[in-house]
Amino acid sequence: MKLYVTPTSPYSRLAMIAMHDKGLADRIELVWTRTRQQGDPILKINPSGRIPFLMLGDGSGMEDTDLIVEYFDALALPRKYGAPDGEGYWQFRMFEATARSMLDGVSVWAREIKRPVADQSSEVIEHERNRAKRLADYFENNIRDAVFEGDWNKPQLLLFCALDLERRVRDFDWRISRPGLSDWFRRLEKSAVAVASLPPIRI
Ligand SMILES: N[C@@H](CCC(=O)N[C@@H](CS)C(=O)NCC(=O)O)C(=O)O
Repeated sequence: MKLYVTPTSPYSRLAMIAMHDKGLADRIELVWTRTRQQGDPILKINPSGRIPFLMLGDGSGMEDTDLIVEYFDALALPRKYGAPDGEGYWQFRMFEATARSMLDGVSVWAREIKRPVADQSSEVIEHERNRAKRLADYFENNIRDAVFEGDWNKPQLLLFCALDLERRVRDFDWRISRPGLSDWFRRLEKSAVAVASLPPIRI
């Protein structure tokens, strides 16, 4: 199997964390690529041009981080990324959805500031900055929930990769006045799985 990733993509980082977390690193070859360029190599493999993309041994493959994470989960049993049954189900899914919303929003922000300065939209940047600020406050207030304790799960993967975008978006200074979130991030950041998933090229 081959996992197509870029060093800057938070979705790639998420797939790589899951790959290491599930002990699959020796079964998957990482292919570092670049998207949105002329003759984009990923287009030969994935018509949408998006990464991460997981190419299976039979030549077929899948995009979408959520699907790839679920596939990894099924490959190395027991599964661990599903929502818990019973009482905690909806709370878990709500955190998962909100963390994905944050990741998607900060990704838009990161993409916008990568464009030439003259082409950047201050409206888009401001909109995403405000969304990110509100969501960081929301998670600061909820980070002591049991969902964010213990081992990696989907809400944690998503939230970690959203916050990790601070490496690309310098103005995304979510640590200020958010001690709970800062401690939580620091704990995961130091974990063997997070360290192993850091892209080789510093952003
Ligand atoms: N919802 C997708 C988002 C993936 C995504 O947006 N990837 C970006 C890189 S961060 C990409 O491939 N961009 C290339 C393009 O838009 O052509 C997922 O969860 O995998």
